[in-house]
Amino acid sequence: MSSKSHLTYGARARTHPNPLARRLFEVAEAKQSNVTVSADVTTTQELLDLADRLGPYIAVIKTHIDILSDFSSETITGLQALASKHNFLIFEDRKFIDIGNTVQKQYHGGALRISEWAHIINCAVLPGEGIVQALAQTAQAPDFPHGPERGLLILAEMTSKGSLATGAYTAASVDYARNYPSFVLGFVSTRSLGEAEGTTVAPSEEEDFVVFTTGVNLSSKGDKLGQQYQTPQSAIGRGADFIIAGRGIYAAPDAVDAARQYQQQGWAAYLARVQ
Ligand code: 5BU
Repeated sequence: MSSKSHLTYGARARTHPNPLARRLFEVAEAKQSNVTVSADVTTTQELLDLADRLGPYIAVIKTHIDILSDFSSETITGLQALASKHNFLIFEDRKFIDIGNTVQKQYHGGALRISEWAHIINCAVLPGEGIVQALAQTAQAPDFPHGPERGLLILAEMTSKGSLATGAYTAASVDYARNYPSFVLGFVSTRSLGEAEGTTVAPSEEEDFVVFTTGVNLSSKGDKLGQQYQTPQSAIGRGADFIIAGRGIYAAPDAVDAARQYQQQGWAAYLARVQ
């Protein structure tokens, strides 16, 4: 468990060195929600409709913007308006994984203009530390206006069966995160990672990685394509600060009711952890 995960979101919001992490914790505290909904729908209308209906119960919306069949600037303006209306952050689960020169072009500009609208992005560190450096350089360029509102999660582990993101790979993810504290918020991982074995960079006193855990589902153990689920209680008990649920919410008979349930269970598990 990370050294800060026994603290309340409010306490972490007050002391975190990274402005976007502070904002994340403030949103969680204000809305009493640590739920990220993975809105894996395929049209703009479905995405905006979900964002508006679930907005009151979530802290973050996670998108796969490239699965929309009708992406346009209206997708973005709609999503941004709902993010303001309901006070949630936007996480584009693009999983960048290429040389620095290419990821900079995929992140900034291009067809999807991700840097303009996504508060949070993520990357895999298969290419090495340069991918983190390249994304940080773009997000923190002097002429980029959104710098303080942009952050990266390193994909340190995955929930799919047989994932190779383990051991030395996970330890390297922690090392790279420590080298870019003003840009890297933390990890997408199945547990808290501050003490991952094999890390070589020493933690700072202020270190407070934010942990997002995917593969959260209240009623299923997995799918037919290797996804493996855990419950909100289990994820938060292992160190998740934000639980990510997709089909468990948006494919439920009543998505709003499901979002409320994940919110309540996620919050109760968090309160149990900090008490
Ligand atoms: P589900 O419907 O709750 O299974 O959706 C999970 C979402 O989280 C989906 O968007 C995946 O792309 C994403 N995901 C994941 O499931 N496992 C991982 O290790 C990572 C992302 Br990283």
